[in-house]
Amino acid sequence: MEGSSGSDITLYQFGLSHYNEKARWVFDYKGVPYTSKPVLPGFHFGTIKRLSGQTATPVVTLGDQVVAGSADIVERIDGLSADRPLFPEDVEARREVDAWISWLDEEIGPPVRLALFQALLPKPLFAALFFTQDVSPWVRTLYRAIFPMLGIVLRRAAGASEAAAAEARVVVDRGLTRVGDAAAKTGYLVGDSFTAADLTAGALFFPLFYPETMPSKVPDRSTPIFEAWLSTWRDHPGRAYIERLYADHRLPR
Ligand SMILES: N[C@@H](CCC(=O)N[C@@H](CS)C(=O)NCC(=O)O)C(=O)O
Repeated sequence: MEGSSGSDITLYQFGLSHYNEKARWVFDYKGVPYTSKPVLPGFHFGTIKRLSGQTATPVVTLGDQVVAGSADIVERIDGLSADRPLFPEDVEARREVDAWISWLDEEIGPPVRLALFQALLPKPLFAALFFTQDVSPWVRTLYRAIFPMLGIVLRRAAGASEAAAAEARVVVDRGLTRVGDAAAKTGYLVGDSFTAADLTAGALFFPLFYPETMPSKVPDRSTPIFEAWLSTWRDHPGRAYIERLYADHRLPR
């Protein structure tokens, strides 16, 4: 992802991560310019810790303020302008949106990542390419060289193993059915318009599909290991909801 200079808002992010996609989506949706600072998994600790006191991305700086955590970033960036609000004013609807976001962040994000890591990280060359879509070729080459070791560390950090990934796929499958069913009537999770709940669902489930309409650079979908992962989810009934969110609401930068 390219950085746009001249903004005093900076997003520190991992390229293809789903929590980071949430942050990119809110900026793009609200039309808020930002400077993108891609950091690489495994090399991010110092920078992110110095900024925010913890190590997870995304982290946003707005002037001298620091916002860590995708949910807080979505709320903060949404609050910068009244245009295209992502949170309903109605108190009950707002509660529903918040409940969806908490569930998706806590129950869906981690198993999606675990299952994806278990599927892709065993092939170091592809995995290195996968994580370095938005960095310079020489950084990619360096990353590729060290990836066999780093891949093991990342998989361990995500708790990945065949047994854990099988369990994670079941949780993800059920979760996707749940959002697909909930959105079946109006096309949205809460009420009849796009909210932060849908944005969160779209972003956290995107790694199952890598929708064609997503604005990020995506590795070649026909690479066998990637195609095998995508084919796991291709016929899931919940797919239509996620693809439609991307087609209708994921504006390019
Ligand atoms: N609850 C956090 C989770 C973010 C998260 O898990 N980020 C991952 C990337 S998908 C990360 O940066 N992991 C590296 C680390 O924690 O050091 C959020 O919503 O932002």
